[in-house]
Amino acid sequence: MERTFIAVKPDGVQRGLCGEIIKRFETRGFKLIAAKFVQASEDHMKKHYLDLKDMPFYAGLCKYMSSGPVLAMVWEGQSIVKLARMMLGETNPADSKPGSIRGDLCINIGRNIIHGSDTLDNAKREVDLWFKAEEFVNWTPATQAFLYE
Ligand code: IDP
Ligand code: MG
Repeated sequence: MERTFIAVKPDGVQRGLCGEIIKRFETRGFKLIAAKFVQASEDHMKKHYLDLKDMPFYAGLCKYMSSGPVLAMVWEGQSIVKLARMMLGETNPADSKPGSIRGDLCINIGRNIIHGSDTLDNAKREVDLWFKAEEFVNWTPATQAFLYE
């Protein structure tokens, strides 16, 4: 089983899309194992987006991401890193297909409502950055036996 880090960004929270986003991961069959509603510091966001530090939008992105609350979550499931990225759509909502979260729910690249780890290595790094070991819940969904062969 893989784990990935998903966050509803401040614009997604303000637009009341937390429930819709959780619903998509739940109904796909993924398992929520950690969640918290927090306002991150700008320093925290700079660490989170460190690989983008040379991009012109880095400073504005980190400032925006720390400007309001985010819903930070860790979801678990088979191949979840790749599948979650497919569920998100493209970075630019304008390139995202209908049916994807960004393709259905937002318009602008700087306000694309959701973050999802792009690789297994980044997922591990982001999960460790946002969550402590004691924040994970160990549980077995009643649906487990019907989701996996
Ligand atoms: P991702 O969120 O799809 O993984 P990244 O390339 O990792 O996309 O970029 C992180 C975030 O930075 C994007 O989700 C988006 O909010 C923002 N971003 C990326 N490219 C641009 C841009 O060209 N202009 C403004 N914001 C951008
Ligand atoms: Mg990314």
